[in-house]
Amino acid sequence: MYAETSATAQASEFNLSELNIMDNNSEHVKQPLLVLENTVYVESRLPAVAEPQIALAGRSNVGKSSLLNALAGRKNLAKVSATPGKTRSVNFFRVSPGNFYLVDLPGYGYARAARQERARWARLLERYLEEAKNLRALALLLDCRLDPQRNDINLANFARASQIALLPVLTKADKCGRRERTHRQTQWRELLGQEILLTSSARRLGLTELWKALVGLGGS
Ligand SMILES: Nc1nc2c(ncn2[C@@H]2O[C@H](COP(=O)(O)OP(=O)(O)OP(=O)(O)O)[C@@H](O)[C@H]2O)c(=O)[nH]1
Ligand SMILES: [Mg+2]
Repeated sequence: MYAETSATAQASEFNLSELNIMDNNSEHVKQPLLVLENTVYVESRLPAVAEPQIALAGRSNVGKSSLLNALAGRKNLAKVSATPGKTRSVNFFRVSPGNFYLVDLPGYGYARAARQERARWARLLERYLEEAKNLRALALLLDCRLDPQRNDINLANFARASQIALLPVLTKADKCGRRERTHRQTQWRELLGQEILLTSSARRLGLTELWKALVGLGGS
């Protein structure tokens, strides 16, 4: 009974638009609001969105949906699962202020999904990437525990060839020691020729820097 009362009190005090996030730099940044506006399962239903968009792409299980939740300061805004292949749709989250969209995409490279399912996700992902008007940037999420993978590099090359800004983001930094983090950042920096952000959704690391980069790329 006591627990229930205090949870209710906490919920009523919880006002997202007034939340400040504080990360490892101890720097306060006004928490933008994220609202899920559209979920699309088949490529023929992809909307023509006029506003700028930034897509979160990466291997299945790399932590795309978790990072979205961490950015929003919410636990269950985007669906997360320990089993790869959780996000099967393209999900449009409106960011305000800023008036742009963050788009959560299905992951790739999940070998154990049925071939037909994988083909369907790949079609959806490809069609989205090819046709999204106003795709300002591709946030390419990379697991800090893994060596560079062929399909990540392919996607980076696709973004470059399509003149879409690339925002490489290492995830799950809490799972890596300091040496591994530095090694991985150097490895990717040399491959892509640009700086790599380091984040952890679990520990809320690097979120201020990431928000700044996202707002810089997507905001008007
Ligand atoms: N330790 C740790 N675990 C994380 C972090 N981010 C995500 N995870 C875990 O990794 C698993 C996959 O996370 P998701 O966010 O669902 O990954 P996803 O990239 O959206 O996966 P798909 O939707 O399958 O493409 C979950 O068990 C998360 O709890 C992190 O920063 N640290
Ligand atoms: Mg997901």
